[in-house]
Amino acid sequence: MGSMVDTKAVFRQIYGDLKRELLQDPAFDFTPESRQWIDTMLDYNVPGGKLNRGLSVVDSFKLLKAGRDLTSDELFQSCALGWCIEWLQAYFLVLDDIMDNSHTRRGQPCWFRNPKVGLIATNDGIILRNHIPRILKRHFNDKPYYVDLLDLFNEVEFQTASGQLLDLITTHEGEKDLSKYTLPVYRRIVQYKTAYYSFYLPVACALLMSGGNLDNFVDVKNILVEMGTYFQVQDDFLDCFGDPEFIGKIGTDIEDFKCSWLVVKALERANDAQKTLLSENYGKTDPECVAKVKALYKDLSLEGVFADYESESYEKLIGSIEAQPSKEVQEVLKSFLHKIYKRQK
Ligand code: GPP
Ligand code: MG
Ligand code: MG
Ligand code: MG
Repeated sequence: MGSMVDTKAVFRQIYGDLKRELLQDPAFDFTPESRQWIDTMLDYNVPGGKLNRGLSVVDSFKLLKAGRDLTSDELFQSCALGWCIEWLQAYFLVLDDIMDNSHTRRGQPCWFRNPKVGLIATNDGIILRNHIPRILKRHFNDKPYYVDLLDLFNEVEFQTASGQLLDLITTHEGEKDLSKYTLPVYRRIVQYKTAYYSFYLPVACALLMSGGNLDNFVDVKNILVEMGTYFQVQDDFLDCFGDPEFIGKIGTDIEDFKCSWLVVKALERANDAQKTLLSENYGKTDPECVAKVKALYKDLSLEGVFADYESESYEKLIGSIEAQPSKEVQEVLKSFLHKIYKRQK
């Protein structure tokens, strides 16, 4: 059956509905130019990704309903919540690309790289962020879980910005010191900058829609944070070893002196000479330095180390998922895991 395809088609269609509402928002007296700007900015930044996070709200909600059909309102609402997460992601990425000095995203120049955009992108980020409570107010303000939803988005945004802070200050220019790049430091950064908004948030949205109290799902949260950590390790691996054509972005982690999983693993395995090579070449924009770091990663067989990490994480996650008392919750977690296991982009 084409139910996956159908969900995605319905989901995409609802993007158009939400955009139309935002472009008619009575709280702002749009000029034709400002309306056109937002229209273009949304199309450029919101719908062009894999949509995994957004679709996971719908898929999770369906699984929590345990086979009972969704009403058309429930389908619309779960899609609208999914899009709120895609809006959040768009907001983060527009700003992250400025902070990371990136070039491409989703197969096109980063938004701020467009000559007509530049630092207007920072304000676009703020607008993207402000669209979320507007969508929530329009479609959820009569729901018993409305306050919980607002609180959830606020908490997760705070966690993500705090993780981004760690990512940025750990990388500080001028005091390049690789000795601080350890696995616990790494795990802390990625738990906050990626795992909460990418993994916990979609499932938490679905739980709230099904009438759940999030305080009762601490184990589920911990599993999702672990899954999000695994996802960011993949992101770091693909930054160096992925095909830019396929992943839609050109890696900048080596140039940016990032506390990437790869450099943490390289430091764990390097001898003194290799450590010196790393500290002389990591964090430089010179392509020759970048090439030397990549060659060292190959010498240290990091591709194999990653493959082992990937299967170990998978086994561990499946183990914790199967220890969950609820079959429906198990299905939600497994379906999320299977979307990302061995992903190439
Ligand atoms: C991913 O890091 C983390 C984010 C996109 C969160 C950004 C948070 C903000 C508050 C702006 P990354 O830089 O590795 O992602 P990518 O590889 O996609 O650039
Ligand atoms: Mg970043
Ligand atoms: Mg980035
Ligand atoms: Mg990355």
